[in-house]
Amino acid sequence: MNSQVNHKAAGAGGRSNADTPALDVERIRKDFPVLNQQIHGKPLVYLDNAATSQKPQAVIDALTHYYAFDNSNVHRGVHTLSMRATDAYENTREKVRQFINAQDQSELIFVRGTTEGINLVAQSFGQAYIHSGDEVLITAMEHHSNIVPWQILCEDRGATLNVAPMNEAGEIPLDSFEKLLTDRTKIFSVVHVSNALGTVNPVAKMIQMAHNRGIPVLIDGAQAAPHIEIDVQALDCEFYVFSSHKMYGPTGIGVVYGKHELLDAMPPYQGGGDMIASVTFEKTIYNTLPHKFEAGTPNVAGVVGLGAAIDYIGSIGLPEIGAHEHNLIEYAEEKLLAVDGVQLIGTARNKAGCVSFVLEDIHPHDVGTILDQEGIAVRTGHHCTQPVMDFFGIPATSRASFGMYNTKAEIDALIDAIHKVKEVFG
Ligand code: C6P
Repeated sequence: MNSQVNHKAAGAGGRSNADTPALDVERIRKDFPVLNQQIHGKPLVYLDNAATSQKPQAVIDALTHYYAFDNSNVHRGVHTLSMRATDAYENTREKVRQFINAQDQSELIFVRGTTEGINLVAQSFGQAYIHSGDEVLITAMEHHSNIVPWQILCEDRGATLNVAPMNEAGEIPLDSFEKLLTDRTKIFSVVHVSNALGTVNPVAKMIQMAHNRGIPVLIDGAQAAPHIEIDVQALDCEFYVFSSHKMYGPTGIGVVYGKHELLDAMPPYQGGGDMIASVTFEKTIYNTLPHKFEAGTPNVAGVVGLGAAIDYIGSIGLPEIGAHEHNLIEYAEEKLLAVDGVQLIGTARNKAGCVSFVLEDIHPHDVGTILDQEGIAVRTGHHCTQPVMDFFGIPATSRASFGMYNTKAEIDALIDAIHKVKEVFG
């Protein structure tokens, strides 16, 4: 395992900006075994990191080690394996606490991912605080995971779902957003970084504006956690939700951060083992936080893998990763715009993670299929953001999304392949 290796290449290869040393990307790439393969006879160029990122050997090793030596259930046994598994599980909670600077481990709930996390908050917070006539506010650029759970809740409670509008750049104008913060708004839920457009929303400002009206805020951090340092205390958000598999960790695991006071007042999301202090047929007393929200045997291996992913990211540094990816986005946008017929979808001033584009009237699925023949993996489709596609009047986009191991040479390969698409369909 080489998760403690320092991959920063200060002084070797220049600086990506004034403060941040460039990454030693060639060395980082060696940590990701999946990258070292050919697809249709061409070197794999993996540009689908927003869907899921690849896993470093350190994460793969942590999963293997857990199953080979420590596998057991957590919080249930006094035997050595159970205690080892429990330690590994709870140690990761501390790593997550540090990763997002939460005040206390009790504020961190392990869930399956962002989707389950938002459903947990919608159902549990909704049951306690949202009633007939109330309003829930989201924005026009949300992922379906941050739309449908609120629709289900609003339908159930007789509440109204309001949507803060977006402009042509893919930004949420704050004045129109502010007008939708009313006395009836019981929660505002917003994506930190858009998976379809790459927009980085000014969430600190939005949280402040919502708080001025006493409105709690949930941040969907699925596309922020791999790219941007998160400090939930500085943001002061009520909830922050993210997935492990987009930040170099395993699938099937994610985190809900919630302020202790709120989580404590909210009812459980699911009932079952581990979330109780005592059970009789007459009455159940619930467990303390965070266990009240973790019913049943959790994904222990996933949690262990997430811990290894956090260590790995820490060994490289999120500011350095973010700066490297920022350079890639700028380079990709410049090169894409130089191709006749390419239109960028999402031109916000502050972007992270991805670039979305359409190419003349060639359907993105055709673009994706030809790119695959060239060994290039991008996502094509509506990216689970159909309202965003409707807003731009298109069925789909092609999206290149970046991780710490991507290079400018890979973007050059993407551009060459786009020219091939144009030849085929031109
Ligand atoms: N977006 C993409 O290709 P899960 O699937 O639960 O880990 O994450 C859901 C989710 C929620 N919010 C945002 C902003 C997201 O981007 C995603 C997942 C993937 O863009 C799969 S649709």
